[in-house]
Amino acid sequence: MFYNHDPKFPDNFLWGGSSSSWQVEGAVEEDGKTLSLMDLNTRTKKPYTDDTFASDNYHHYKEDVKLMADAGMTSYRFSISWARIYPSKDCQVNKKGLEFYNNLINELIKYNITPIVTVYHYDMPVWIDKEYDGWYGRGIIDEFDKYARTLFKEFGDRVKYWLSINEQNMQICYGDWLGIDKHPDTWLEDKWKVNHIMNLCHAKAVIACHELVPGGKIGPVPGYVPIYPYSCDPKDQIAAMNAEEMTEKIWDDLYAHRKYNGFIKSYWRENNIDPDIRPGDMELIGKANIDFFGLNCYRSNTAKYCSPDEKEEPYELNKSGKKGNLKFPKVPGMYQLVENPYVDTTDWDWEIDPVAMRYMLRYVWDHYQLPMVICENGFGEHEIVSEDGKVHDPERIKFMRDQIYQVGLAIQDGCKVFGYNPWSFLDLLSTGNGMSKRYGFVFINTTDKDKLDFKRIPKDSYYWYSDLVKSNGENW
Ligand code: BGP
Repeated sequence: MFYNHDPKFPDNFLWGGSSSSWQVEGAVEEDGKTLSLMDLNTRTKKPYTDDTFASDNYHHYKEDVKLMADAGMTSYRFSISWARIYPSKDCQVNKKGLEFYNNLINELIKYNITPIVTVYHYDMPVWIDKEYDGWYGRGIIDEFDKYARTLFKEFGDRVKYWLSINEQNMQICYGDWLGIDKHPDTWLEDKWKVNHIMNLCHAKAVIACHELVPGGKIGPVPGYVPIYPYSCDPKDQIAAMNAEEMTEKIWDDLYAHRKYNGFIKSYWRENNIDPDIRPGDMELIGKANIDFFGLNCYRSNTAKYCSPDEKEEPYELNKSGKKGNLKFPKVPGMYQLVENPYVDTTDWDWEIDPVAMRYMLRYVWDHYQLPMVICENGFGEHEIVSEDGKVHDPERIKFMRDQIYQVGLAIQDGCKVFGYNPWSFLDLLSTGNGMSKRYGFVFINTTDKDKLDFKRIPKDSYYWYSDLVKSNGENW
């Protein structure tokens, strides 16, 4: 990449790292915590069964926060495990669960690291799933409200930045992958009902945060995959816009404008879909005024016209980590995704496209004029410790440098961005590849096959990032 500008970052820019509870903590059945669907899911997706450890951050949190502080980090984005706070149907709060997060938050504050906390990051408690049929039953709305209120009351004196639901759009678009399409045969219709219930939970969290956290700010965290038209054929441009609507924009419009947009209402009408919007629902959503957008971005996609006569084809993600195993979807009459000849890809066929970062920030700023914080962005890789005892990850450094440069350009373009929290600070469980797909600045010594000593080994990228952070983005 050719760097012809010198990007400047605002004072107090939050330089951090990111994680989620089930991917980093381990201790899945310790101190009162019960299982979440993701705990079960990682067990079935991973090649060995004893994966209750993840990065064992539950037992190493002090050491991990110290590493963050030594790197000069000023923020840390993590999520809270619902099943650790409310482990069962009797709904007594788990004091040990509160204690763990209180300790973690206090440790962060001790080093002036700003906590940014996600209320829900994919990890549906098994007991909620049994009781309410996961996100399908409206009973979850009051449970979610109760859980979110507990977090705001308990931690809101110290945590001022909150995120409601991680990547709601991805959970709906990849319902099978992320385990929320409990009834796959009817998912195409059900997903809009499920999505509506998630919108109501998001709204409950936003309203409760403003009520209970003095000076608290809260936003959603969509997963963003900017979509380019394959060519300047006008039909490809509309295909790209259709793909953007169906995977991102309808969610962002709802969060920012607090109503469903015309595109999705027309889609429901044309396809005879009833999202089960009940009296009072839109009033609730109407009150959920967000303060900012949290944004996750790893890659871009490219869309092309797809005739209504084509046969529908599903997205098949690359789950093997060997290039060439992804199949793009076809949505007849709407769009099809295709390979972009201008960008390289990772071993999982994810596009390596730093410009997507600038595109996303420009797009969201132009549409919504709300402050933005990057909550995920990173490079997944097969990695091992070298003979010199170090972990050399030049590809990650290159990836991050290019991405951060584009964040700087977007800021120069006038976008209001207040932080960068890449995925991830520590190596942690990938959604489908366990520890085989590593993202961290810090290596965790364990594998999918063997439980090792969980030693923390800062990678080359850790030292590079630390230098960048300490210079507020000057030494990039
Ligand atoms: C995001 C999720 C994260 C994380 C990341 C990387 O969409 O919010 O939880 O897993 O993607 O994905 P993967 O682990 O599949 O490589």
